[in-house]
Amino acid sequence: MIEGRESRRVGNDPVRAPRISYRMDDAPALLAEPGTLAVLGFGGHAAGSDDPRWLRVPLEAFDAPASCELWQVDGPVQCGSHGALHWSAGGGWLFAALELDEREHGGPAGAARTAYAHLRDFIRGRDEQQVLRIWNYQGAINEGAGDTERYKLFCDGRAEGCGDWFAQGYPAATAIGHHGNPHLLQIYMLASAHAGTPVENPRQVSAWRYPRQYGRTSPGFARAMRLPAQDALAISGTAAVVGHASAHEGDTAAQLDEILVNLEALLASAGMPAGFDTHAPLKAYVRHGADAAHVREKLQQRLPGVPVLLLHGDVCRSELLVELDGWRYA
Ligand code: 3EB
Repeated sequence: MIEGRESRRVGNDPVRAPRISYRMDDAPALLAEPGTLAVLGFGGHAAGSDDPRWLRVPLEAFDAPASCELWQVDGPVQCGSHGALHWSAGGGWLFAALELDEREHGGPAGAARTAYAHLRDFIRGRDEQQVLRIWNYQGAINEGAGDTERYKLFCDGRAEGCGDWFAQGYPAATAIGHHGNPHLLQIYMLASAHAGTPVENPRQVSAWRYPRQYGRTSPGFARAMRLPAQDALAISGTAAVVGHASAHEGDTAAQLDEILVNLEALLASAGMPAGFDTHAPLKAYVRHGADAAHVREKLQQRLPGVPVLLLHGDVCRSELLVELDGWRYA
């Protein structure tokens, strides 16, 4: 048993970061490329596939036709399913995705608890034990008031399902509201056989230290994660949060400017080169469809040549209108 596990190890040196890119090719073609760990499609019109490496993200893209997102690693990839969880692994990397219907798990908190407990159990049996980056997409994320807002219930359940999983440090993450089936909770993650280095933003209070006004359970995530070989930075959902407060209420353009300042501070804090380039894919989540063209224009102007996927999504604080996440390669 122990021998079998050892033989699956990929050596002691941290492995090269997965290559993340947006591609116009269709899903079957991308799945057939060597080293494909995952292919993500966006919105209700995205093609289907039974391949465990394929995931339809329930966020509509503002561009039609939308690109797919491709994750590629070095070496052969294996994949499979484990109940509602599907996964792929190769080159020292693991992709795992889980979708639950909240109605089957007692609502938003119960679904988050079940999902995180299931993911934790699954990862426990793998060589790739270091969770570096997580995406959470929840329906109707801002519905409900005060501590019963659905995002806050999600935070409660996530913390319960994780237990002490991330006691050594939180992964980078995104939590965004989708406009698909309102009961669908989708979570996917990137894990590695090697540890990453969490990075915080000096302009922002660490999320796990947010004061009580933002909910009973502070969200557990790092602002970014340097991947094990130090060759890439996974950037968490970054909104116009300064200190712990939301800035520029009601002003999408000003929020976007603040986000760009936050991102520059984060890159500096991570020791990454300033700015973004044509190899650094980003996502912009925009709450109001009417803002999409303006956000696209402003990003083209401020980040020329940077691949940005513009998605219709709700930031987890109702006053926040836009959020960015993505990658920066060293
Ligand atoms: C913020 O800065 C914005 O709950 O996992 C960003 C990234 C946000 C991740 C999460 C929430 C999460 O607080 C919200």
